Amino acid sequence: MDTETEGKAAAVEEMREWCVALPKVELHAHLNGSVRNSTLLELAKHLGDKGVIVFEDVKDVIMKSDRSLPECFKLFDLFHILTTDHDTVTRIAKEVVEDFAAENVVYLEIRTTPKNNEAKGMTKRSYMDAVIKGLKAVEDVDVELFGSNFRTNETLSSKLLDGVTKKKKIYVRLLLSIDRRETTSAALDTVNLAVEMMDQGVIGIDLSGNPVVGECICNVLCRETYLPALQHAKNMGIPVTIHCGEVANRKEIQAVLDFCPQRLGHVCCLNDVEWKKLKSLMIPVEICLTSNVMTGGAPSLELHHFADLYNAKHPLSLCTDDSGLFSTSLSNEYYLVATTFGLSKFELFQLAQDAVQFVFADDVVKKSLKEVFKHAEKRLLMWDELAAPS
Ligand code: 6MZ
Repeated sequence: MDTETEGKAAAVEEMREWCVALPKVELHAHLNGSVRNSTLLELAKHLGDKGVIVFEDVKDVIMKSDRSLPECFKLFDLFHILTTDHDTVTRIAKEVVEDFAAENVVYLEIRTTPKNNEAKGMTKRSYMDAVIKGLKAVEDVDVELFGSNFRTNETLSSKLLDGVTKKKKIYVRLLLSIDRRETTSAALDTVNLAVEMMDQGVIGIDLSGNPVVGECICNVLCRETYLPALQHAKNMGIPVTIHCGEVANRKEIQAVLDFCPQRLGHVCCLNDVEWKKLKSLMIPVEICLTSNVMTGGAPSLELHHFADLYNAKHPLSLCTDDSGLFSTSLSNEYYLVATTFGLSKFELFQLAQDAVQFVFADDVVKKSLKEVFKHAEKRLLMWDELAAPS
């Protein structure tokens, strides 16, 4: 390797390290989309040994890199076969939190679709209890699920700060997802479950699922619509986030903007009028770069709508969507923004810090998170000087 190539490789490495050290807020992460490949393979092997599936076929599907939108939803159907029982749900919830904490995510909203599965004796409630059991089982990291006693001086990257490894802390909150394939009454059940579990870390509702199936949210003529459930959440004071514009469904995008949820996911396929409306409403957007490029919602990283929203100073936050499925991490999403759009470390820090404003957790949590950023600021912004040889 010549000196120039070596220098470039070192700069890439240094930037990647910095993005990992940056405290981050994750607002759009689907539980079953964030499972490690190694865990999926282990679960598939187990079911293969029991003759439930053919392991070799499933292995190829898990390791394949084709992640078009239809492929993603085929994969989710497969993942749901692999993760059906309570113990597995507990295991993946635990591992997902550990993986985000390892990336210095200090606040994580995990969303998941509560599932009924009679064969496994699973109800939506018992599914969620299994998720919470997993969060409580995390040992290497302090998980703050209900309280606000987050002590900032003992958190993230303390190893990088003074060479001593201390236990990290992470706030975890839960959003219950309504799958577009569900009926109105099933969607209402999910909102009622959220109401019931508000004191257990559940703080919001998400509407997601394959954007090319299910009823259009705006189809008022049809009884199978999600508006009653979303409206119920709104009436109960539960914040809502909706997947919007993953495909160009004009009527639906219009209806979602009219509903005016607290946050929106993706917003890929908006036309000029819809962009204008989104910007005037100032609804914070959960930006999922890798996911959008892989699923075709954005033509490329360079042409991703992040740049337009960022330049317009629109509220936004970088997210992973499905870190397992898309082989990404939140640190990597920040790295991609730095390398694709040329944001400086200062701008990346601001971007990460600004996301605190859009969390669904209460003001006490927000205040603690602001402290976390304040504590990390000097070290991260003086990184180059600190790293320079004396
Ligand atoms: C829409 C998505 C999604 O809920 O079983 N999901 N919905 N668009 C996406 N972009 C790629 N990625 C994930 O996690 C998996 C479920 O999350 C939703 C789908 O409904 C998927 O079945 P849970 O934990």
